[in-house]
Amino acid sequence: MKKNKERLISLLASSKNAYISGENLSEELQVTRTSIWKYIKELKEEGYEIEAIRKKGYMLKQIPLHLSESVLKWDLKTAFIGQNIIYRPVLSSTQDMAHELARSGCEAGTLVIADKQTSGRGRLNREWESNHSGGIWMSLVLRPEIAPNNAPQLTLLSAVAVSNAIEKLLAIDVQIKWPNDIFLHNKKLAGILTEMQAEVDKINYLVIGIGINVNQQIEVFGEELQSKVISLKELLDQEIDRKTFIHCILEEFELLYNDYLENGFKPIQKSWVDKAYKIGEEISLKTPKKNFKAIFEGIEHDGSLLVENSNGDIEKIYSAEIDW
Ligand code: BT5
Repeated sequence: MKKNKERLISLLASSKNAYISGENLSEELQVTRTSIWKYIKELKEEGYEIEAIRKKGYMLKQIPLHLSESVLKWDLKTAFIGQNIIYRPVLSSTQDMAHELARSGCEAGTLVIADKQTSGRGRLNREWESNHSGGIWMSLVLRPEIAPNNAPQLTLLSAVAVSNAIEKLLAIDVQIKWPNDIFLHNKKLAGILTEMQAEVDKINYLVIGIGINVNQQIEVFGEELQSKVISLKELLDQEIDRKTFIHCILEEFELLYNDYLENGFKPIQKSWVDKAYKIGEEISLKTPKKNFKAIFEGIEHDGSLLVENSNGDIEKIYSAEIDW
């Protein structure tokens, strides 16, 4: 059962820009008016700005900057992406909890968010440094009816959604480095990790993990990373409201995802290529078969990389170590 205070916030949030009387609140929550008064006092101490007017009741004016489920749900304009939100101050990895929820049948669009991760991970079990607050660490559960080999398209879609949100909200142009990094001024701002549970021809569920450096100082990162990463705060010299940013990402994601399910990958492919890091430039590739230099030409329908080798032939690359 949801805690009374959480329910109180939901009630106040749902009567946006209108007063709701203490009597109504106590009836809805089945508690005394004195308890309501006590909860309101506690919420104010937690940073909620609530106006109280005699004979009218209470109105929620402003929510605090720190994250919580109620803060995250407040004013989210999506139909299903993020409508079921689980927030925890600390998790081993939001991926782990999202997998657990997905296995037990949670609805598509379920989002897990944490302030810190003690074992955040990237691809191939690489470490994702996120045992500090200020970033956005979140995982989204999806159940698309697409072929499993099209799943990489959703990593690319996610990168486009995050880039669009950054551009819309902060008017900053970012670039996407194949396949899953978001780059700003040649440094890594965000990464995306897609994990899937599938049979040969059917995806049971996908978990898309998104990690973005937002309000951290660069000093929180390990020494080795400090010259390779960037946060939005470092660039803009101001704190970003993570809740607004997360909403913007979720809303962008839902738009693109619905478009993808209806019209396929083409529109996403185009947006991705428009933002691609080093497109048209020479890159060095190391594949199990050979090391070579080639011109980065674009991406294929299945998300693979297209390069033009020194003979002028176009090659499709599914995985490679790339020196950008
Ligand atoms: C990624 O992997 O870029 C995917 C990162 C996904 C993180 C999210 S956070 C929410 C969810 N929960 C998780 O546990 N994971 C997801 P990859 O392309 O393998 O890049 C990993 C590399 O990025 C590391 O080896 C470092 O070089 C670098 N790195 C680690 N932490 C970073 C950070 N906070 N910011 C930028 N780069 C980082």
